[in-house]
Amino acid sequence: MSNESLANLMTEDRRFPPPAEVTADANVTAAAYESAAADRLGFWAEQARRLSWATEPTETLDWSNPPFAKWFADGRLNVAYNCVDRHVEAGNGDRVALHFEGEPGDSRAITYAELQQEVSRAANALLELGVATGDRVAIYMPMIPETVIAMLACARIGAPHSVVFGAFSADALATRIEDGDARVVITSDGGYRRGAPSALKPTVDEALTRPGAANVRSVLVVRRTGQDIGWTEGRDHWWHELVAGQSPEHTPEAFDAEHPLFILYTSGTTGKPKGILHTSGGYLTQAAYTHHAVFDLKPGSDVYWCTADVGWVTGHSYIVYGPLANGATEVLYEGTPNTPHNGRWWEIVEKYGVTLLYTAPTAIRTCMKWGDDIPAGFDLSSLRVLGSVGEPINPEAWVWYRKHIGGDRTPVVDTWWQTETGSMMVSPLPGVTVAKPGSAQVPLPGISATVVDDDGNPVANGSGGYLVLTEPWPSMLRTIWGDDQRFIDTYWSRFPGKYFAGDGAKKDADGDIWLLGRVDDVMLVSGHNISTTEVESALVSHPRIAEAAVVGATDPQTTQAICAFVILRGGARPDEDDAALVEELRAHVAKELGPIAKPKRILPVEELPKTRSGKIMRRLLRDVAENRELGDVTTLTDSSVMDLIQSQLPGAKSED
Ligand code: 6R9
Repeated sequence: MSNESLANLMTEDRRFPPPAEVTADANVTAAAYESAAADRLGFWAEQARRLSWATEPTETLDWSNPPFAKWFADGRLNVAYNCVDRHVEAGNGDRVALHFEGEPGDSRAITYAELQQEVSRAANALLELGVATGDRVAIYMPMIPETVIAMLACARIGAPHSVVFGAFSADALATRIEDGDARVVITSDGGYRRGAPSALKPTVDEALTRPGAANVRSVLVVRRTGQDIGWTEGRDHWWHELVAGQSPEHTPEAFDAEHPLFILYTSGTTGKPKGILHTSGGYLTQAAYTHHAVFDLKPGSDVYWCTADVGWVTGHSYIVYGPLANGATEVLYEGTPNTPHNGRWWEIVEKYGVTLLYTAPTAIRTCMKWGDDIPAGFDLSSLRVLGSVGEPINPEAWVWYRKHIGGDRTPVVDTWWQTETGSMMVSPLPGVTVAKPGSAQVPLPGISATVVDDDGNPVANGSGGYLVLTEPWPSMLRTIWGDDQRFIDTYWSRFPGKYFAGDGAKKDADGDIWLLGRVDDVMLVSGHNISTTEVESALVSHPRIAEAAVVGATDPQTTQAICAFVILRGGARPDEDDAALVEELRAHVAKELGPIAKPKRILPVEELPKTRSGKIMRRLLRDVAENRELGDVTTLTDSSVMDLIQSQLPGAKSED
């Protein structure tokens, strides 16, 4: 479908040549693709040399028992040593690792030398609490330095962490504590969000009343907001007492490359959350390599900022492990982009001279909605590379990002990857790949990705199908925690021998990859497969639309009918009977994609239900469109959004 609209997006004037000022090193050149293609395992063995190994690996990949991979299996290393100590030993102890910016405006710079001391203290505190190698530690925290310190402290003593996003409910937290059988929880009294303290500890207290969480024996509590909290003597410990009193020295022990590093539960847009298991050597190798290559990182001079929350995988790989393994200087921001004003992000870019920015399309579209004059009021000239992650970026948002944030100087890298892949997989390289707005384009060096049809055969250029990964990669998930069979069934059974990503994708005439969203979200309309992403992208290309979410609602005539929820630019809401705008939008989609893709219903709303990683919960919108009772809303950023939508839509039931 819509090859015409695809072709429109790819005319020459929409392409941007690589800017001259990006100087690429040997790993960020066209030659890297060739050397990796000629000797994939040799390429990864070379990337593993970015790390400091206590025992150098001699074996790169053991794929004798697929889909259970072992990478660098005879190597031994300490992940925290790689992210912290070695930079101090190399003479960079005075370099800032974290520029923390609190939402209320407090700030704190932490050098690598200070980070080494803090991580060592926290590791000693966990040991005092009886945490042993292999024990799981749950982390339920706001975006503050202690969160990063806690994760690294766990890594340092070989205790896999399970970070649970700090807005999840007590039930969601309890389920994850139980599934991972965590023994210790690290939390804080609260954090600042939207201009006010928001409590966390009461949720932990409630979660720990659930029978499944009975094995938790200690709770370590950071004081961030100073709000009143409940206290269980003997179980609860203040961070500023227990951690601060420890020795700032701790000798890191080397663990096997395949030692578990963390469990992270998938964002939960579909079904029961899965505990994705990542291990040490391969994960850190690919996180470090991709962070270096895709951002063309210069560790001594760049200031990098990833706006993700540590509660999802982007925060793990591109706030904690990748950047710190590379010795980067980065910004860590606690709050929301509009507290206390809509220019807060750009104020931070200006304040720290951010050079590399990594964010999500949903955030970019929100900033577009607030108006071009907001970023124009700040000096953003330090920016050098812009990244995007989390969902397909519609070309309009891509072009806006490059123009209004990057000032038309900066390459935009659209990075496709998943919690399961651990690190970036498909992305342009800045200064190397000629950009196409809206396309993630090409597998990174060392990665084998393609698009296949229903039978698993690669599709020809110009056709669509399913995105698969055809060779193992170092940061791949090793299994689903406690459920090897589900790991096999979910990812390796649909196309035997290949990893099925669950995303639909298309190859254009040049063979570049365009992501089309989760295949569960593809709609079947009168025998045609139509991707929700494409209809959404067409809707937001209309000047009055800021955001759109599209679902297929069951329909007696056409199998599914396209139902669109839209947010108008400038926050305006038309009258309920603003039929003219709805008709104009339907015609617009028909023109962009063809009449078959014309939404049957278009419903203006004020908000859309999203997870904090910016993904729209289409499942819930389908419930609304089909007038069903709502499914699980616990992973939503703000579950009141659904009440708002339902109250706005008394006639949400499809009446045609
Ligand atoms: C990193 C992350 C993974 C799913 C993935 C896909 C979507 C992420 C994307 C993208 C198109 C991109 N996705 N990046 N789709 N272009 N650049 O988001 O991990 O939370 O596990 O989600 O996100 O659908 O399958 P995770």
